[in-house]
Amino acid sequence: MKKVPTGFPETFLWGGATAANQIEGAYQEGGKGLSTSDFAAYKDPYTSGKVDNFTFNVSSKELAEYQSNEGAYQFPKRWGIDFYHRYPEDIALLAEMGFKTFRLSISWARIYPTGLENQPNEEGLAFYDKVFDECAKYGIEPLVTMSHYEMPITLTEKYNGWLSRELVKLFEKYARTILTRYQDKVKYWITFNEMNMNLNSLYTGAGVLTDLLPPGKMLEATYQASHHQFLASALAVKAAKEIIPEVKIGCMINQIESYAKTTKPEDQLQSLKSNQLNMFYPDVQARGEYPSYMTRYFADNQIELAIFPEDAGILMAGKVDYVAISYYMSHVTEAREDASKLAGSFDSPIKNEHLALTQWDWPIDPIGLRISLIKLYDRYGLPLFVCENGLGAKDQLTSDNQVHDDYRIDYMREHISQMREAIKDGVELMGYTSWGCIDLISCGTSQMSKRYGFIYVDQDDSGQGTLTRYRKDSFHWYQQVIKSNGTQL
Ligand code: BGP
Repeated sequence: MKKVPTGFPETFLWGGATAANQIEGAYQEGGKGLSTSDFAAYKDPYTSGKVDNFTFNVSSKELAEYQSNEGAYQFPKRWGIDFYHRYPEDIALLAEMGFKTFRLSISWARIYPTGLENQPNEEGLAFYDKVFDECAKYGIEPLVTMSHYEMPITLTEKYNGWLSRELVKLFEKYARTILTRYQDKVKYWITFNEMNMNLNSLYTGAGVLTDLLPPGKMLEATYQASHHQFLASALAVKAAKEIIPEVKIGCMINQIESYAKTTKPEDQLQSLKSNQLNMFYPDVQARGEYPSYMTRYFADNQIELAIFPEDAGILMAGKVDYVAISYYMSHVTEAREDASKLAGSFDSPIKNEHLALTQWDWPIDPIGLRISLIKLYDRYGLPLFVCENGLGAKDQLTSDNQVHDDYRIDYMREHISQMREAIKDGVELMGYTSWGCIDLISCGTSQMSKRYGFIYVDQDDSGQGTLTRYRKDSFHWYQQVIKSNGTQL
């Protein structure tokens, strides 16, 4: 029988996570092209405070507006926390907490401004070189997401994003460029951030103008775009193994465990099916083929995908080394008439009376994290990585520049305890990078005031502030957690 650790292994990768478009700023510097996330920024009227959720979904109207008035088109300056210029200070703070790893993403549009160039943009490549060198100074291993909810906007204009198979080879070119360039600096990679969020109306990095889709074709488009991302991910995995022999490259989903509302078998079946639809994503990426349960789902929903004969081989040759998850909440589902049309555990969440909610009504469920880890490990037998988790809250900076975020400490203590239990249950867990380790722009709400960090960044929802960084109480707490390797929570 395999020996199971009694706590966090010595090699455990403690750290924090970010994404390029939520921290970098400097959207027009260093030869960067415009990306889909810049359009999200454009759409966000900071001053009115009114933002639609799922801002990353560019519409054809907005795009046309931009195309007809390109020269004069003004994007808001603020999008991020100026990491592009302040990365030495920020990484020094992460190092002070004792970070072993730092998850960040590379902006595709910094490397290939339109996605179409034959030669990469040297200035963009050099920027990440500097960031990785800064990490290396402190012995911090970068964990790099190749695609975190953004891509060059040109690929939306020209191809309607991931709906087009053309993107597969363009992404492979980008992946090979960054893998080759950073082969001596980056060992840990993730291909796509939360690919299963495509199910939540294609809003993520898919760059699809959904308003152009024929009526009733949304679900089919979602799975077609996902198919192309699967191919791109598999080709990136294959390239990574060729270029970096010791690489660890994973897939990632937003893990939302779906509990059945009652013990009624119909509810139980619905919860099983909802969970399957989320697991579809790691199923393909970890097992290298489409699971059989999707055949009926596609038939029930009149989904016909363009899958080429060579695709099976590509998927099988591109299986990941580990499965990463973001974990924020669980959901509850019940049997419904239209059950076969549902897209996964994101549909119609029902209130779970046993769980408290965050200020943004996300149910707080640390045990759900343990359940998720156990189920995922049972399913794949692969190492797991919790690469996002955390509490979005409205923090207050006191007059003496303190942030007393004991609620965040409580949240994290409980989640980390449950990870430790999962490890004792036999789960192989590689690391934990809490989300937004330094305050950043929230992706779902575009707000600065939805803060996750150990480090407070002085900027408000309208982009005003000095951008000065302050250590919160949780900074000192997490420092202790890492120092004690998770024994002192
Ligand atoms: C995940 C994304 C992150 C992030 C986080 C928190 O889905 O990968 O980019 O922002 O959720 O979400 P929000 O910013 O909406 O609170």
